[in-house]
Amino acid sequence: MTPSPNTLLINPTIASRHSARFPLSLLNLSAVLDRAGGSRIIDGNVDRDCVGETLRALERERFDAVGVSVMGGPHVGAAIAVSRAVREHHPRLPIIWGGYFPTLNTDAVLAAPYVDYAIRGQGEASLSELVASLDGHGPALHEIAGLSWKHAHGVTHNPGRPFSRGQLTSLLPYDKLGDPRRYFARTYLGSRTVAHQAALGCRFRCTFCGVAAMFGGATALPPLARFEQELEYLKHTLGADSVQYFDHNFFDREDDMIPLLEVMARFEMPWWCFARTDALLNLSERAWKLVKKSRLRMAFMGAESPDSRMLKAIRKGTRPDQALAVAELCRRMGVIPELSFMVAPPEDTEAQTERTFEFIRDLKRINPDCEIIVYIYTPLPESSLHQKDRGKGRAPPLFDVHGEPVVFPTTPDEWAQPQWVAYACHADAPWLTDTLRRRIHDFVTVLRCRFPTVQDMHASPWAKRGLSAMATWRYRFRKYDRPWELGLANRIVRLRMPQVSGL
Ligand code: B12
Repeated sequence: MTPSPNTLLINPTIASRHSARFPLSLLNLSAVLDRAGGSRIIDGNVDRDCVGETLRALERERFDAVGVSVMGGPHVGAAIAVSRAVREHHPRLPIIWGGYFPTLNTDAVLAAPYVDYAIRGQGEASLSELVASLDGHGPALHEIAGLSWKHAHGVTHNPGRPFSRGQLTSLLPYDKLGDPRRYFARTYLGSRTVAHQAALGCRFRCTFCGVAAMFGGATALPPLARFEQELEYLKHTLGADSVQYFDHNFFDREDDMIPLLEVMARFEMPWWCFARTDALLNLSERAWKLVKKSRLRMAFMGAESPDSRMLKAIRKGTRPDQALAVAELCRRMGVIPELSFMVAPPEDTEAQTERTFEFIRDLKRINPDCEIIVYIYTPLPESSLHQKDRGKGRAPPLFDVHGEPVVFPTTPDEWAQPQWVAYACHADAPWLTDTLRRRIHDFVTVLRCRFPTVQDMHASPWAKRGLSAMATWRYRFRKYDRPWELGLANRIVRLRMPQVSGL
């Protein structure tokens, strides 16, 4: 007999089959749902016919609700497709959206006819209470913290749920994914790389970051025993050889990190993580020993801008000189710094962009192995900020290239339009002129050919060397404009683009 309540959890297709990593959001939700009912996971990154697979599952088995995990960008269109199909074939089945997109754009999500409930923030407790309620034995809807819901008189946003330090004490239910080894990836870290999230949240409240909007500056480390159990399983039961840590900010306070690093040093699985320049610079010698022993290969850090005023305005809490210093430190320590930038801010757009290009050149001089990610600065709509940060009037109003105010989408279908997908992916903004858009594209082409990423596993070393040689004169003489020959060569070599296929 199907356990009750039974929930179908869906991760709509967002990545290529090769880039699929464990759908950690659904695994975490499933672990909690299965304590009082049942759940099944469909991962569109692996089951490529996500809509067909969902409809077949709904024919085969009885489900009381469908939960869809949605982040902004290309996920939204895929989430709409699967939710529409469910609504059409099973009009009475409740559809629940959760994840970053509904947390940051709750009203837009509930404006859609194919979403009934939106869960904001961490989903485990809210979702299990909601499915129990729908099944007739849980709390009343208005009692479920973190839930936004529709009713005859409109939409109600229940109060938010306080940050939870994690309810999981045991291993994630990896076997719900079929053979979890299907998620092994060949990366620069190893031939069987897996994804894991140890700590939750981030204590910083940068105004542009979805994580700050989701967690409001809270963070929690995992219980040590559970962390060890996960690594033990991933390495010794599954045979994984390296890990991408999806933690929002891996190195938080050193004292707290040391015990985790000690565990990792025993497993010696090469790893990648999100970090901050100030945190790496402040690590003690003891911590660095553990970092090296545990085999940290690459750390992604938001350098964002060479302009201290902009870093202050976005509440980044780091300085440009720290980006330069971390490039040098990482060179000495044998760790690759992957530094991301946000060019073309709404004010002083061109000048800031050119300054960033020069700063990137400085970094490359200090450490040619720095990996550079160039994003367009696309601030979150005011309504997406965490409630603590809303209405403080910090961000100036945004205008498009014609001087008209920028109006953000009000439905998921609008968010799925190409210009808003690009906005969510930090790939384009309404205030960019064609000339500047072209200039950024050309700079990135020259840079990535001159310094091909180590993350590319397809192009041969000779092809990368050839590209680099071709790009050398353009880079040296700053002749970025219209690098048609590199465009052609790129089509043959097809280098991986970490800003698209990475995280
Ligand atoms: C893995 C990942 C991806 C994977 C895809 C993951 C997938 N769904 O298959 C890939 C690499 C494809 C990806 C792509 C992008 N990503 Co991404 N990604 C992540 C990452 C590193 C981990 C997500 C994760 O698994 N977390 C662990 C789980 C446990 O947490 P969770 O997902 O938040 O889930 C919890 C809640 O959100 C909620 N929840 C989630 N789903 C559901 C569903 C239901 C029904 C319910 C009730 C609740 C619920 O409950 C869960 C448990 O508490 C996060 C950063 C992070 N550490 O979270 C960024 C992150 C989510 N990505 C982000 C972004 C912006 C993107 C992009 C759209 C843009 C970009 N440039 O990075 C790209 C798209 C690129 C492209 N051009 O295609 C942002 C989102 C912020 C925002 N403003 O919306 C994040 C936060 C990174 C960041 N700091 O900016 N990403």
